[in-house]
Amino acid sequence: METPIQLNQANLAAIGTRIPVPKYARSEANADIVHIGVGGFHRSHLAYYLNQLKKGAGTSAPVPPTGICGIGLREADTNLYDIFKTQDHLYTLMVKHPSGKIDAEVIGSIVDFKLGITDPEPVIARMAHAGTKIVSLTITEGGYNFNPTTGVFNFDNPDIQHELQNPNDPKTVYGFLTAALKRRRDGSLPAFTVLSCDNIEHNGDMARKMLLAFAEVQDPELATWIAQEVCFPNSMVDRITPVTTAADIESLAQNYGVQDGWPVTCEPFIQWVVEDKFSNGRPAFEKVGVQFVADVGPYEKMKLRLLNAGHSVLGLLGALHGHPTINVCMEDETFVSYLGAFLDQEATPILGNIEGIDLEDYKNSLLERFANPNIKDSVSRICSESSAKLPKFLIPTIHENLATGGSIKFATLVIAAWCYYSDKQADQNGQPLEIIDAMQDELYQAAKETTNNSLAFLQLESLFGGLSGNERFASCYTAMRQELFETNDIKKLMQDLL
Ligand code: CS2
Repeated sequence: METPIQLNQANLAAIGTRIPVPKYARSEANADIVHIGVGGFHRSHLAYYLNQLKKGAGTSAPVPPTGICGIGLREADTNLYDIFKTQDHLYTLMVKHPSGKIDAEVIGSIVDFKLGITDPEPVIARMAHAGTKIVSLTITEGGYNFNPTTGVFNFDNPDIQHELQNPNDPKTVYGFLTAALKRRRDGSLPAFTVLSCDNIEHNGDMARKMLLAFAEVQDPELATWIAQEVCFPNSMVDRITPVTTAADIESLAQNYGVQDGWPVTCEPFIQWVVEDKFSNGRPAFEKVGVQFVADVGPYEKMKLRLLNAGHSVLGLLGALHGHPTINVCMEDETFVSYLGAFLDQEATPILGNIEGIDLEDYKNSLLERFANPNIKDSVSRICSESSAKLPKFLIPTIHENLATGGSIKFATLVIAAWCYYSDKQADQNGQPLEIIDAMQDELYQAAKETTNNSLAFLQLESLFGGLSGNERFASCYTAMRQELFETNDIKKLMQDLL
């Protein structure tokens, strides 16, 4: 392969001789979607769909101008900002097939990127701009700022307090949304749609509830306007997108001749099911495979309780055992059987029938997707922010099975494993584990305390609700926790349950 070419707009024609590149016009002026939280997932999902649409896939008619302005609200986004600046917001998507084949393509749908950290004004202005139709979000499960047990907005967050006092100096998504929506209302512009793309059941309803809770305290009149004018479609999003590694960057340069500071890798599978309620229009995403439905609820529940929970089952148990990635877990028969037992005996019974979906097919496809040997999705990504994920992916399944008398043992062991993981911060062979969790200290303290009080971990009420008071759950969990801490052998406990 010749010398790698630096990715940027001027080099697109040259790069186009190596991998597909966008041939459509790219202009900041056309950014009608403002997206907060430009992680790997946004770039493998919404930005990919928009790129497909702009390429004219699925349509013979000319595609109206459309584009994304990315927004970073966290210090960590500075890195992407710098890279995007040198690359004219272009990046490469590397789709990794189970066969080993990689389809690499340059994506051009992101046309601008702004940081709201030190100077919020350009971000508010962009959101308030007449051309903006949608503000979409991937701010992670934790970013919605509510107590997972009570579902109540967390006003104790210092950033929220700051922006309530200083509406012109927003910090979180809530402060930015209200500042921009206020300007639109005052300028007689139509509201934009707030489109949540996070893994939360009823993600649009949650975004609405939280934004209104915030706005009611900040500016009750504005809250009334938002309640009337802003649409918050629920949506189910899906595409496994591992963390980009140095090896990915290297392989893109070596094998495809493209120098890209931050390519994104993902699986071939992609799905987006959205409710068709938009305040101010939307791109014709249905032309590129997005499903628009009246009620996305059953799809969301299916995905969160099977795929995301399945990931957490493999991730936490795998981390303890010392498996580095999800596909390595899937090479281990015990893990495959255990995952199957959890999905069939605990997650499926509470889903009921989902019209138009064959759950057996769905589960089989999950097993194949998890086993994709090229994805190498690290268990550390899956276990990161478990305190925001498990209350949405796994704990509701336990609650529902307790209510119906269903099986709970497979999910309960995952909670016991989480306690071990939080306490030891190492696998069962003593190898340190990288813990990334906003509640890391609380989890550590509570897990440590279980030597004196076996229920201490469960007493983190905001995560577990009343689980510690449920006799059936508490006794199952206590026995598992004790055996796990005594034997240091997660696989033995898994095998005993099968
Ligand atoms: C994963 C998700 O973060 C997690 O724990 O389960 O990121 C998952 O890979 C995506 O939701 C797939 O669509």
